[in-house]
Amino acid sequence: MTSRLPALNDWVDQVAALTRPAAIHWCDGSDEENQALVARMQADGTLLPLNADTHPNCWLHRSHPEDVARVEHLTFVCTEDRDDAGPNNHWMSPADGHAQMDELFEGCMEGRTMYVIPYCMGPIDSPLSRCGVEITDSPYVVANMRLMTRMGALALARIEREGSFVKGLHSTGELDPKRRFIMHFPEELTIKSYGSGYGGNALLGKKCHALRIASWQAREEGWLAEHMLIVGIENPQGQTHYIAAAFPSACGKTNLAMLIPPDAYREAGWKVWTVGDDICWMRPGPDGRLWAINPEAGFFGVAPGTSEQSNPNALASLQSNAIFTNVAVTDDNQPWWEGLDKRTPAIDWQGRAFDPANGPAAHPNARFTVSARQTPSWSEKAEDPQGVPISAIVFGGRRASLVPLVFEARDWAHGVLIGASMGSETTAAATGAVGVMRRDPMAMKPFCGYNFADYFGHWLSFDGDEAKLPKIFHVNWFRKGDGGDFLWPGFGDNMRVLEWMIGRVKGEAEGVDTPIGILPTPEALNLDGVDLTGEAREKLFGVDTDGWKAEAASIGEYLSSYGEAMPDALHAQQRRLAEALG
Ligand code: TSX
Ligand code: MN
Repeated sequence: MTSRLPALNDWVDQVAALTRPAAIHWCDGSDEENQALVARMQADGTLLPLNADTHPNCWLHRSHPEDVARVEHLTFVCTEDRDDAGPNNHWMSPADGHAQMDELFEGCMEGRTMYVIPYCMGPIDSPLSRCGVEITDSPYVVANMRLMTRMGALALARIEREGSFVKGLHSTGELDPKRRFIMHFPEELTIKSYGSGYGGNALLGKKCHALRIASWQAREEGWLAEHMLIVGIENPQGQTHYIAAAFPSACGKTNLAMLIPPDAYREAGWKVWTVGDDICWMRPGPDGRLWAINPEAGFFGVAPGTSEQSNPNALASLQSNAIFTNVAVTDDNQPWWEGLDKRTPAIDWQGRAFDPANGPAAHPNARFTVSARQTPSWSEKAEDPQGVPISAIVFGGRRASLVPLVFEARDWAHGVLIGASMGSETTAAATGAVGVMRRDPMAMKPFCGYNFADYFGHWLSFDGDEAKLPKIFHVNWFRKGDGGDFLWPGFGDNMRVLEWMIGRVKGEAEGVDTPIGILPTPEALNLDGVDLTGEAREKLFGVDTDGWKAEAASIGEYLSSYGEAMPDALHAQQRRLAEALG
């Protein structure tokens, strides 16, 4: 098979000449194709069957033990002008990047099959969607791309119609960390990834395309490609408000996207609908509102910590047709991870008999891949070509001290400052020191394909007379008391905070002006059934002026670290904050 698009055929021919595969397979996305691939992976041990009675059509993949996570230090943005990549990216010139990568790709597919995967990010008929083609020598990548994107014949037809697509070239290579690079060429809409089979490095539709390349395209075309979940909140009157939210890792983004409201809310008729758990593309519509799609079709979620308590919807979606990567298994061959339940696993993520002396049974970054449609809270609107209108944008982080439960930005530019200055404390799940505050603007630090200073400028540019922009909020589910305990119950009870936000959007909920933004009084939030101590009320709903003065100064230094390119309007917002604090 070939394509009717000469530009695609030519590129596939060039790649084949460079990598010299034994065979070329164009993926059509059919069930028959998937069954043949799964059989092939089962035969060579890439996929191991899990318990077919408890988990029909579920599979276990064990990656190379040194290939278990994204590799930021090996991830590059290659632009002609170094300033376009910015201090937030590793940079290389496109000429050097191509030379380095093409040397690695030379002959790397000898004896292997090269798969050509046409895919569409977003509903197949949506004007907000964008297509790509990933060439890979990994059948595991094909199986995951089939769950995570709209992959196959329909995507190819759209690519042939439109004539343009993002080119992604991937090879698992030798899995040698010294010969591993993920390079982006946004000016050529091209990605080259070598030496890793792991999700974010190998499933090129996700972080590489839908965030790094798309953020660049979005800036050129006047839209936003963001690291945000999208969740719909339906009230008892049947109205649904959509909220987009950005959190750094280990803040429970997937859990929020699949939240189950407290009993009293459910009994009153509130419902929560999942549109997306990781990426949000949004664009101003003719009505001035921001309309959003989830470019993905599945969830590639962190397994450890997912349980009947933290996320029953995720667990329900993982009973069938899922791929598990680097989880442990029980003695009856069910997938298992830390935090799931009280059972003891039999085999750890590396295939060894479980021994606590070897560390956790599941790798802390163990993953599940599953079609989004299997989630009980899945929203039909995720297939709507128009997308969904966004009422509120939420930024958040893990902050044990200082930052209250929720506050609202006074206006768009203030909200952009809040997003630009957000940060989170590191957890044991990441490498390095635990409990250190790291700034991660809009949770895009590893994913923005261009200079953060230009990115903030792009965000600011959406404000205007015709715009009906969402309100912007900041939340912190992780505030601790002096005794070290969490002060807010979190999880389903976060619904109370979302209800206040929607009340603010509708002009119905009370808020008080403070130097950092608009806070709810404890009375403005529905706290029926939540027992908060005096300390909790003070810390969750109060502003520590001295602490915030120090924070404002630190934000000022952070903005200045980007130099001249940082928009004046953001400096002005920081000065306004500092002055309001006195
Ligand atoms: O996902 C979380 N959310 C968002 C849920 C919709 N987590 C887990 C984070 C790790 C990925 C949370 N952890 C949340 C939260 O809102 N809050 C906390 C902190 C916390 C942990 C435990 C309790 C309370 C708060 N309570 C008990 O264990 C009883
Ligand atoms: Mn993510």
